Amino acid sequence: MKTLADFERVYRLPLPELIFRALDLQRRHHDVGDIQRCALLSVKTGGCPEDCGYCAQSAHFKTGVPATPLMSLDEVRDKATRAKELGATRFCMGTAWREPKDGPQFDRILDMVRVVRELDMEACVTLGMLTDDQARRLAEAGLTAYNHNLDTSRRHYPNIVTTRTCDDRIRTLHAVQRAGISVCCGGILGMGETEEDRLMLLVELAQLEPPPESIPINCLVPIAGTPLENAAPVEPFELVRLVATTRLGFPTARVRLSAGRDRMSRELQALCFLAGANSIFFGDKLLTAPNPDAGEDAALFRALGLPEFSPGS
Ligand code: SAM
Ligand code: DTB
Ligand code: SF4
Repeated sequence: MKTLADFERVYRLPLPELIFRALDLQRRHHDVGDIQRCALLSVKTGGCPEDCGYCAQSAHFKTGVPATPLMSLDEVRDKATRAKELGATRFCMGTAWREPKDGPQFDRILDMVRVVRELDMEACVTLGMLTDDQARRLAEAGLTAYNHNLDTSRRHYPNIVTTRTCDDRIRTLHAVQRAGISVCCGGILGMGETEEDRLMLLVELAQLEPPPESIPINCLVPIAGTPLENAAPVEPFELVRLVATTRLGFPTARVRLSAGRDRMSRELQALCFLAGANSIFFGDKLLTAPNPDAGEDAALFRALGLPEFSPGS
């Protein structure tokens, strides 16, 4: 599936047929019980120069999220160790940067990646735009994947962010790929876009060579003080359709049911798993916003008969 017409055709199938096809394809490429748990940590929060209209951490909006300095390596080690104990297999670290500056801060990020790898977890970071040299150094440190979302369609992008363009984002994705790092790239639903915009985002992702290894599908967490604070919640069946269409377009990818799960019923989350989602963000906090806690997710996995994990053991 490459073109908008390809994605539209699938997206508009009767829902049971769409879900059946997505799950059938998923079973050919994945163990359907294998839902990856990724923990998130904001290692440098707030004060970001970019004006992303959804973000709690942009310095352009009064959101009440204070800017903090870059976390220490010891703190990251503690949090990653705890996340592993709780059952996470991937640890993702984010910074409220437009781009990393070379020097001691970037060197510390490289050390953070090494610490996570030493704990035998997959390591992912999201640091904003990268140069080829920075991508190469992250690869050398053992980085598994780089998260850099395209967020929405090319045409809707300027309504959401004005301090960079969709092509700036794609340039970084290419630098990441040249360095041999897997790409984690997806978007956010519920920012005033149409269903067609969502499919156009998938078309953009399908043009990446190779396609993303993981695709986070976030539902907007509305943040007071941002231009999107009053955005309407995503229609649940539209989310399920998009998850299934993403699965069908990207058979081998991890499709990650990302931000916004704390406002989803257990049944909706289960439907997303049936439609091809095979990863979640895990732990009681995303970067700044709440997420279901590890105990709730353990209970959900148990209720669904998915391989159990015991948070806290
Ligand atoms: N500053 C870096 C960047 O923008 O690439 C990394 C951190 S940024 C917070 C990572 C991603 O989180 C964004 O690309 C966006 O997709 C997602 N995100 C941020 N705020 C969100 C919100 N309120 N709701 C849903 N997703 C959000
Ligand atoms: C992604 O796609 N979603 C995560 C991760 N990549 C970095 C971030 C979600 C952030 C939700 C809002 C917040 O916590 O501030
Ligand atoms: Fe900054 Fe990233 Fe938030 Fe945009 S999404 S304001 S770049 S932290």
